[in-house]
Amino acid sequence: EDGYALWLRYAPLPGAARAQLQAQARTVVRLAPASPTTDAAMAELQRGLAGMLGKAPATGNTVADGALVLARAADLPDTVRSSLALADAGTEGYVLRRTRLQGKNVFLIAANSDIGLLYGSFAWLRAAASGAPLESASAPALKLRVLNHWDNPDRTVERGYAGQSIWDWWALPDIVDARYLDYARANASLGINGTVLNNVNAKAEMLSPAFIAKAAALAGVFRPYGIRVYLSVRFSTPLELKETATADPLDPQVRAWWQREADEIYRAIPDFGGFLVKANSEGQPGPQDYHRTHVDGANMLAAALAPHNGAVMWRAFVYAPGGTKTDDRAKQAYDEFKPFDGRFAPNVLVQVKNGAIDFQPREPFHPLFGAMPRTPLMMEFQITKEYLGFSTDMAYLGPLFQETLAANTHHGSPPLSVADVLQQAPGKLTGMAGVANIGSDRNWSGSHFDQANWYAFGRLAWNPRGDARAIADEWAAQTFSRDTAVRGAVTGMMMVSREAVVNYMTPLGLHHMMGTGHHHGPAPWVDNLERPDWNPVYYHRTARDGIGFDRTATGSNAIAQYAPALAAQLADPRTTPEQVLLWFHHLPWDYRMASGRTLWQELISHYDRGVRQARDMQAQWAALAPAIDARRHAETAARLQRQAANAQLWRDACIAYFQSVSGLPLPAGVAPPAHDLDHYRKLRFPYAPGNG
Ligand code: BDP
Repeated sequence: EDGYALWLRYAPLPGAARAQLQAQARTVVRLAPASPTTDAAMAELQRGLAGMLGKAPATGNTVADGALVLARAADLPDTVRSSLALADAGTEGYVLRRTRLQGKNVFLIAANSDIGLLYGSFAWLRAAASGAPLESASAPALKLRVLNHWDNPDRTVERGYAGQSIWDWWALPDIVDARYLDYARANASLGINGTVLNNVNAKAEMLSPAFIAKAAALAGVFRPYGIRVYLSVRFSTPLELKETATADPLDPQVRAWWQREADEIYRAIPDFGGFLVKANSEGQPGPQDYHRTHVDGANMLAAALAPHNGAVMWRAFVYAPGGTKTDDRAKQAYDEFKPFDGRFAPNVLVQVKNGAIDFQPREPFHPLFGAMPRTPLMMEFQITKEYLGFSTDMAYLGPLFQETLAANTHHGSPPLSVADVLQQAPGKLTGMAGVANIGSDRNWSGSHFDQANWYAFGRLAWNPRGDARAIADEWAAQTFSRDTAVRGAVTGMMMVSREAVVNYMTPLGLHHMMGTGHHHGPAPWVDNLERPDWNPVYYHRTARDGIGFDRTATGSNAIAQYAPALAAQLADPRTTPEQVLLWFHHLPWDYRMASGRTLWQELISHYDRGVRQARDMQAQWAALAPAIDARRHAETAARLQRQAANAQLWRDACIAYFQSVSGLPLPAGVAPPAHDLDHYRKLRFPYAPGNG
């Protein structure tokens, strides 16, 4: 067990479960016509059953008692078809049902399309492997369920902590790594149906014929699995390739260039998904360089892609100097994008990060959700843990994703959750993106537990109302053990892990306190970077009188970007959830918290709790040694040990810093930091991974 198999291990089932499953799949029968996609479904069922039962059942096309049958609506007699409510399955969903067919008792995997059959096959195998009921029906709530790889053509990965890029760009298109197929299987098992191959900080060369050929080779591997390929594009590509004299989106030559480019891409990749664009953000070129707007830029690309049914995913992550100047970086995306509501072409989605700053351990949901009812908004989560301890610290992100998706925007009546906003986007397109944590490491994600974040993203992109705990349990059962006690213990650790990270890094709504550049480790003292809003001190505002960023009317008034009912709640610290208190308020150190403790005491108790939680996870994992295979157990134990040390470092450095500013004594019984502040300020982390 080295983790390569991911959650698709198909481990042998214990005796009773094996006999039960055997009875549901004596043979595997395909009534649907052969196609690359139904071939993939048949192969996966064979593989899964061989693993779980010890022997692959025979395949064929004769229906017999105990057969597991793959059939599209069109392959079924009316009576069976009408009993299945297949209309609800749509073009990608499935129905898994025991039924009688041709006078025999069978288990039916039914769908309206080949890809529905593949998704249904994976769902059936997941249920079998995790011990869930085999009968179910499901259809995805969102259309585009997409991974964003921040992979560079030189195989480095921006914010990647799992080795190099899995795309061996140099070897492609002639040499096609077998791993690409396993990547496709893993994604299809979750319903992920798109992949943006390259970094949002894109290189112009990505659109050269050589790279399009490489992308086409990958698209060929992914196609049977329902996965479309997308590319991140650099807005100034035609100018940089010296094919136009400008990149102005209203210039006819520029428009014609993009049109030709799109036509060329579609000749090589007929089902190409479209473009992802980071423009006028962090130094990337964009339409504002020509005094044009995000709408001008996005709609130009949309016009080039529209004849081919391609989409533009235009990112709202902006805080460029050229953009609207505000006193609070958290306000900038809203200020720039909200005025454009309803003006983007129908094949444009605006891709919005979950929070208004930048993938912090905890952020309130982004105020754009619900504020642009005439524009399709797409969620962008970060699966790779840039700000949550890389791939060394365990932090299961299911609760983070769920917290954002379930948040009440207070827009609409009845009020919409963020998930509702995604799902009810106007027009045809809806979607969710996750910044991938996949690399060339044998276990794909750098650590075994980081696989769960890829998994949770995929499951929630399919169903944004999914439950993080149930997803963790299902993952743990497939990845480690079906045993109730073992999966329960694993799930328990996972469900605490993200909150532990919040506690030891940035509790109570603090944010952006990490080291410069590499973003590893604590550095709340940093105050000398080029832009004020790159400095941690800009965000936590620690002072003699208190701590926190005043985003109420007396401060930046960022709360006014939320719906009035929510803004009213956030205006008062008493009605602001404590977990985001210091995101919205600057409060005195002696402010009384709900617990009765002062803010100073409460803050410190969170750091202490984080350290305890990290140590507890270590102990819980140690106790699981007899139940987990040796290699994965040891690899995880080493990481948990390092996490406990990292938690201690964050706790000690932050407390030393806060104390140096507040001048307050430590509450009774609290251990002083191991070193003085100077020690922490001098720590350096050269060659920390992920800087790209
Ligand atoms: C930040 C990352 C940076 C990305 C940027 C983005 O540090 O590497 O380029 O997000 O999302 O969090 O564009």
